[in-house]
Amino acid sequence: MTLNVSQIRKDFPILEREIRAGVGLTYLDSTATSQKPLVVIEAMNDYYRRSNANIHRGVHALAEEATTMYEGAREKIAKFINAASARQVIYTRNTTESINLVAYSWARANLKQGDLVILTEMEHHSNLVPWHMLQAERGIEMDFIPVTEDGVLDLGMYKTLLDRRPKLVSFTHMSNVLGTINPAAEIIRLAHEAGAITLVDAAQSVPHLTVDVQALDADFLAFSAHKMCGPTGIGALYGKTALLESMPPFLGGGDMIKEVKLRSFRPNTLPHKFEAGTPAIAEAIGFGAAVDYLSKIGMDAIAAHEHEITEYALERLEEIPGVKLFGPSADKKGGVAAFTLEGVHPHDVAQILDQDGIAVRAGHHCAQPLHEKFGIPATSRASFYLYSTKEEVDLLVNGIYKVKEMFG
Ligand code: 7TS
Repeated sequence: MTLNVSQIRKDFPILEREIRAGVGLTYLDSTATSQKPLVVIEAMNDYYRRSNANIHRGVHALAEEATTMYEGAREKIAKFINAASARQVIYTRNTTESINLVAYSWARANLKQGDLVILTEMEHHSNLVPWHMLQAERGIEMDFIPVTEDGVLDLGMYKTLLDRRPKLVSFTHMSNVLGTINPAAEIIRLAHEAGAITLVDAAQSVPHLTVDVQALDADFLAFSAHKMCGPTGIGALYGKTALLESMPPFLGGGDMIKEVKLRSFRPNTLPHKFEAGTPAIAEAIGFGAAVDYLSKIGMDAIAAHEHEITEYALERLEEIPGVKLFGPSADKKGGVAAFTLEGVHPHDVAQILDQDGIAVRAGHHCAQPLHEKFGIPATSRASFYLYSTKEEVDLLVNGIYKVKEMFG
């Protein structure tokens, strides 16, 4: 089960670079985006060198080859999340677009004024703003599962909210700030009992945990390739077949149609109905290579490694006087450590760490309401992945002591 991390690190060319003369890279920002292994970079390069053609449109050999690679990647992604069929995996640009697809297509066809959407207080802006926009347009109602002081969802309050018969429960599987892993199967089961459908923001879970859409019984599930060793510019929306089939198209144009007349069109079958225009072909192929890479190492082994690093990081960070950590204990969370340092702005912390090549993020991490809940404008955040080491945690801790020295 233990990962050979020094071997894994060799798969990632960027981890060898110097950030400035004599200063190596300590990359602790994988929650924002992960680094990319050479196999992913090469898969995309190979496609452009050898197989570049537009998909679904040509009978020539290259077009067929590109189509096979593009659709082959979809099969891999479907298998990775245990979707029953690859037709249930829609390529999008990212998690944000996947959620917007549901908001524009399913929600605009199914929600009317006064209908309730339940979210949580720990959502990323990408699972808040699309619903704000629908609220302004349609007058839907929104309510929120509260986050406790410990950084977990208040499920008792959730059950009370369900008495109001929501139409949709949309929630993050894992918080990008607190690291909290939410009990998705239970949240979904309770939503279904109340007659609601569910959307899982899996941007932070699919890269780090074994996610099985059928075991979860998720109706929709959204994730991004770039957080799971894949390229930017591509993500996926999983959906139950009956729901996807009943939904109107999202964007209109080429590829998403079966037939077009001057005054009408017939939409294509799944998954193409939701993929208008020339898609991100190289990126889809890179996404497939990323899934191969993670599968080969094993998601359970990756999760176990991250758990070990997180436990160590929380322990070491807690020792530092003036550091306040946010989120639950290591057993309830993924590889994220968001913290404040007394008397120092989180941006200053990040900037000083950067002088030693330590990359952490500072700010509200696109979860402003969550920070407001905790009464702070920002945190510094270190996050871990399969290539993270305890030595990197030590560098972070030493760096924070240096910050403390500089600020007296
Ligand atoms: N949902 C969660 C839980 C996220 O962490 C993010 C990105 C998104 C949705 C949006 O993903 P995107 O690929 O569409 O941008 N989170 C972060 C972050 O924590 N720092 O930078 C991006």
